[in-house]
Amino acid sequence: MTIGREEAMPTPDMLDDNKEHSLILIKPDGYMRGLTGEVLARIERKGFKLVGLKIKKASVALLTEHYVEHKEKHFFSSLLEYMTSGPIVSVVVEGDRVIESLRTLMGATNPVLAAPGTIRGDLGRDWGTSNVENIVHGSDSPESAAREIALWFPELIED
Ligand code: IDP
Ligand code: MG
Repeated sequence: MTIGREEAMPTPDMLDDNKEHSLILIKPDGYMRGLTGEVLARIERKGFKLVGLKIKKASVALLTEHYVEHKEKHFFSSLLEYMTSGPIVSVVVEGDRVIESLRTLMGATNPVLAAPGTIRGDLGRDWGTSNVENIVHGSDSPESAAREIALWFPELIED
């Protein structure tokens, strides 16, 4: 698929406030299984633009902030263990209704239940662990996206 000239322009140093953004993470299972290219390709083929991209092992402090809504859940410590088990690819994606579109593209949280055709449905499964290993994270609302992008890509946000 080809994208328009405007979309193919170099990425800006700062995110454009007038455009919608989502924070995507390729989680350690996705990275270690070599699925980074597959996931990014699906996002690009859908028509969205990647405007931020890095690979790093995330700290417990960053992940605790990222998953603050789940801090009291029974699975929180195993979630941290899963998310620190290897590098994470963090990505900022831009485009109209990108947040909702990428949630649809990702599929349901549990890869056993996620529909075929989705990232989690096509590429994920139960590996017999207590974690729900589901390859990707995607922001679930504009508020979450703004909060998460500020955590993972503070350099792209204007003070
Ligand atoms: P989401 O990633 O689809 O938004 P959330 O409910 O926000 O799903 O949960 C965050 C992450 O926590 C999930 O992606 C999954 O990795 C993990 N998780 C969610 N529910 C469970 C559970 O019941 N047991 C273990 N891990 C879970
Ligand atoms: Mg969530």
